[in-house]
Amino acid sequence: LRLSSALAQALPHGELQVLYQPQLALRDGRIVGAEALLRWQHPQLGAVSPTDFIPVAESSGRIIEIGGWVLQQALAAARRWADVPGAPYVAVNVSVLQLRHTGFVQRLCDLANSAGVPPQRVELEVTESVTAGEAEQARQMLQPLQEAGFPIAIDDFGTGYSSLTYLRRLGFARLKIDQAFVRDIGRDPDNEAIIRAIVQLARTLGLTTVAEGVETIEQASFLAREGCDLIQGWLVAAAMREADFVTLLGKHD
Ligand code: G
Ligand code: G
Ligand code: MN
Ligand code: NA
Repeated sequence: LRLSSALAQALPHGELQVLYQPQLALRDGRIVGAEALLRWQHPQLGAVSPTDFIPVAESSGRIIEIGGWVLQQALAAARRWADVPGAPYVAVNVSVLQLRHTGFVQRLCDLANSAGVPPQRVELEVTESVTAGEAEQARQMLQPLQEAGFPIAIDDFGTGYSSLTYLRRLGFARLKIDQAFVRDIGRDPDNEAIIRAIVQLARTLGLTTVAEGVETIEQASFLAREGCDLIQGWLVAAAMREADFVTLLGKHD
């Protein structure tokens, strides 16, 4: 069974689902938003990880349709969250292929508009691959989205090859510290020095920071001490169905 042909049926067969993983502010312990994470449950293949099927969706071009569906789901969720305390934002992973696709900005604006969600509450997570080429190309991709009001986060920061000057020039709102760094807190002093430097750099450039993959109190304490703004990870909660996220918000208030 080829992944690409199975993936062609995933949307029509209702095999895709969007889960939401909370992000918590270290300052006051409040849940401020959630990252939308795509899941695929195939009848024969079982649960297929996005790290396996997103590259297939990208190489087959199907990412446009699937990514559009994820955005639609996430915007509908964010619309419902407008009525819960704190009105959390939704953060959505977008492929660079989506960003490059003609009419993406307009379609996203139309989607947000018809869902009744202000762009400020829809964060777009892009990976460092966006900054791989010419800075000018990346700027042309991101600027219209920023002008439309969508905050942009740089995902998995520190694992790729972003030049630090890009961070400043591209106007990111947020920087996500990759879980590879978080994992080694308390074990590797060099790694802690790297996190410290990333948080300082982000602050200097006016970006807020989110640490990913936070699993322990020790990791959270270290991150709080270093001035990291938000955490995401199993310590707070794993990715969950939207209804469970809404329940969690109610409990937290
Ligand atoms: O949730 P999990 O750790 O299995 O996700 C693995 C990877 O898949 C993450 O890097 C995440 O950014 C990516 N991913 C999850 N959902 C989406 C999505 O809707 N679109 C894209 N492009 N990537 C996603
Ligand atoms: O967008 P990104 O590729 O960074 O997605 C984060 C990935 O990490 C998701 O696949 C998610 O399921 C996973 N994840 C989320 N929280 C934790 C955690 O606390 N520990 C570990 N090991 N993985 C996590
Ligand atoms: Mn992400
Ligand atoms: Na990430």
